[in-house]
Amino acid sequence: MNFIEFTKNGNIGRITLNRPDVLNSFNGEMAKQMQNALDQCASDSAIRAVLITGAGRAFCAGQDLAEATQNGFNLQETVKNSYNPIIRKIRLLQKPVVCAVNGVAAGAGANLALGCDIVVAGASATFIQAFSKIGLIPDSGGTFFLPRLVGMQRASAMMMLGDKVNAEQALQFGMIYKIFPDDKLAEEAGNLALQLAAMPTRGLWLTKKLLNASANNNLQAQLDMEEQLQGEAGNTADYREGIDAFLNKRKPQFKGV
Ligand code: T3D
Repeated sequence: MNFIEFTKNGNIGRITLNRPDVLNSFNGEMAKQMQNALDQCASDSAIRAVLITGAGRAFCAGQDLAEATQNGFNLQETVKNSYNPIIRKIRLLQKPVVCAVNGVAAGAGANLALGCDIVVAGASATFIQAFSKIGLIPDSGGTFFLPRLVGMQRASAMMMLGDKVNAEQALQFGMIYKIFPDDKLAEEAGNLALQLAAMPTRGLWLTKKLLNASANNNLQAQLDMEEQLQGEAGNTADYREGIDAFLNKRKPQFKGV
């Protein structure tokens, strides 16, 4: 079964969560396929930006709760083997990851979205930290990303109450970058991915690396890291191309190296 639809379109790797009958909730096989798709995005040098979205009316309803009630299902092992590797792979993917939230994003589905680099949503999208309603704790990096995005107070309320947050609120709280009309989301998110793929993607990865580190570094450590990575960025062919294009008033052709 293709629980994850992976397509390569030019420089874009498109990953579609594909269990629409159960709102794209994750079972173990789907998590494996998601990890594989992210690995393909990492290893294929032709892919320069990644787009993640959901099939049907939902983005993702988190863990498949029918699977979670099967005999022998182990929550800790599932978090360790299914969800944590997905979040790590997204944060360490050396390419920008756009998430197009096309409907409800609940539980691990909400936090999968928050782990991506740029999150856009359809006007009818909603975000639910659904874990508390069934006695679980937020996972998939949610306790890391959400307080940093919205502040401790809002994160606590969302995670304890499990209230539904609509797209307008998510935008106002800083959880997402932009909202598009539902029928324009796929096109607009695709355009965003195309725009990123045409940029100096090596530099974008170095930026992502700095943002990853900024969550834990103090200012001095961050300044040191900026110093070092600016040196690295300055050694790329893309930097030379960017400068040459600027000085010669032409459009740059970046290659991601
Ligand atoms: O190892 C571990 O398991 C730990 C990891 C945990 C990570 C987690 O994500 S825990 C949180 C799990 N997710 C949830 O608790 C959300 C459950 N779903 C809902 O609360 C609602 O479905 C939504 C608010 C997301 C959407 O509501 P609505 O009214 O739009 O749709 P619906 O009618 O509830 O769902 C439509 C179908 O999808 C329905 O099936 P049916 O009746 O048509 O045959 C429903 O059962 C199914 N579905 C929705 N979410 C899940 C699901 N089936 C399995 N698992 C789901 N998570």
